[in-house]
Amino acid sequence: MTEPRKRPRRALFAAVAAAALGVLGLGVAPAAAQEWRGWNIHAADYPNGIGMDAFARMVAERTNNRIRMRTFHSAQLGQQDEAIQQMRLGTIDFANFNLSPFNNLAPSTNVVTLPFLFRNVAHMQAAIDGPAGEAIARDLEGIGIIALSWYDAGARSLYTTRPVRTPADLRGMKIRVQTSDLWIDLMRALGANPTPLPFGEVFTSLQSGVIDGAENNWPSYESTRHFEVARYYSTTEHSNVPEVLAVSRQRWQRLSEADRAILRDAARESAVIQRRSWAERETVSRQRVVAAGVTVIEITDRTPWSSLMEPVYAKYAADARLAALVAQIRAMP
Ligand code: BDP
Repeated sequence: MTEPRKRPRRALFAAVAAAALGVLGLGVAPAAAQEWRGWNIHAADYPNGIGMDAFARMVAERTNNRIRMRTFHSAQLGQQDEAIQQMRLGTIDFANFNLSPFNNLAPSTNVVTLPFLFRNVAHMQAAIDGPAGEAIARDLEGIGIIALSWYDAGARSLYTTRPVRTPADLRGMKIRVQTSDLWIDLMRALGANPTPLPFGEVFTSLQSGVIDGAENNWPSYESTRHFEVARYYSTTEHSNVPEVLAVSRQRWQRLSEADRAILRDAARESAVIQRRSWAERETVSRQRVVAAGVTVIEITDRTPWSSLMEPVYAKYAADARLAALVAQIRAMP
């Protein structure tokens, strides 16, 4: 008769002890842990995936696992434009995006996409970590996306199935661009025939001859194996558009100030990791494609290319606010 009475008492003791440990924060995860879903277009070992995974690790550690983030790499949650929509709706919680797909939605992103605007990587970083980043973060917040930090994406150059040395060589060639009006106008101004396509369709489109080329940085050209089907890379370095690490506003609004600070710090630290990894990967990717027999066409004089860009500036940097931002960026030391 003593047994049945003992059990409830033991259970009560265990419950009280567990509650006490919980209050003291001794390793008992609170029931209300959040599971966040993250979108990444690239493979897990790409610098951006490395940055995002580091972000998730830091947030988990610093929130004692209250916020657990899982990144779905390699566009498992859909192509870019769908992912942006999902993030605005709050069904994707965090992501890394290139800024060009926002060109038609957030006007200031056009500024950092503009051709031949930045003198080098340091100039781009100073702009995006400064005035350009502030303007873009405001515009993105307006469409439901909270920018936390900025990732590098190097310089974008043309790659094609036939050699391209001058804009005249490009005339009439079908070149894939991201879904952005600025990119369509830019490619038209160079004399090409712009073809907007999702990133994931570029390989097969090159292979089947639907397009004659595309444009991207060394790591994307290499990691997607586009170099196997477009064997000529011309170093036009026409745009240095950076990328954002962002959180859905829906999630953000439900976070405490303390958690927001944790996320902001972790995002900034993750950008340091991504940028370091980016610099290494650019060199490695270039070496890999050269070893695989790609012909690199060095464009040393970019004037014939940049001189065609006036109509793009006239259209996308005409508005007073954006023109002032362009002037501010140009004046940066
Ligand atoms: C890569 C960007 C990625 C873009 C892709 C593209 O990192 O976000 O989706 O270019 O051209 O460099 O679509």
